[in-house]
Amino acid sequence: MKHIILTTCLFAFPTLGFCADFTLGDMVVSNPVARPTTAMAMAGAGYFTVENGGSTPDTLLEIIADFPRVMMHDTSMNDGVATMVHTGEGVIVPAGGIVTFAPGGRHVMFMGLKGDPFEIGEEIPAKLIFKKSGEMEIIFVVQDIDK
Ligand SMILES: [Cu+2]
Repeated sequence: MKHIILTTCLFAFPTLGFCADFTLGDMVVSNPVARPTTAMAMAGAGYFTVENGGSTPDTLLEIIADFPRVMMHDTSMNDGVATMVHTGEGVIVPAGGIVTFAPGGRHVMFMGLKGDPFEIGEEIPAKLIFKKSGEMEIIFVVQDIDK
């Protein structure tokens, strides 16, 4: 499975040659990135991939970072309009499965930036809380991910 993650990273970030992995037990988080924000933005978005190499499912319950509020959102389309929905009970990572947080889909919202925008190169420490595996410390790197 490892080479699939690497291939995904290289595909998504061909010019950077950079792909951070974080591991906790059976869980592997790849490529946590956040999108730069405008100066007045109140919220920023983050993305990553999590793979469960184990034989039992786990649930990503919440994400903690140094902001007034951090939420996991899904994007759903209603009559051609994208709306964000809070993933209430957490996100299940199936045994042997991969869950992707990516632009246009599931994402992390860092809320309450209050005039301190995300700038390219900035690092945002965060903790992923898994039901079974526990706490995993990761770092989101702010990158111009639209390229
Ligand atoms: Cu959102």
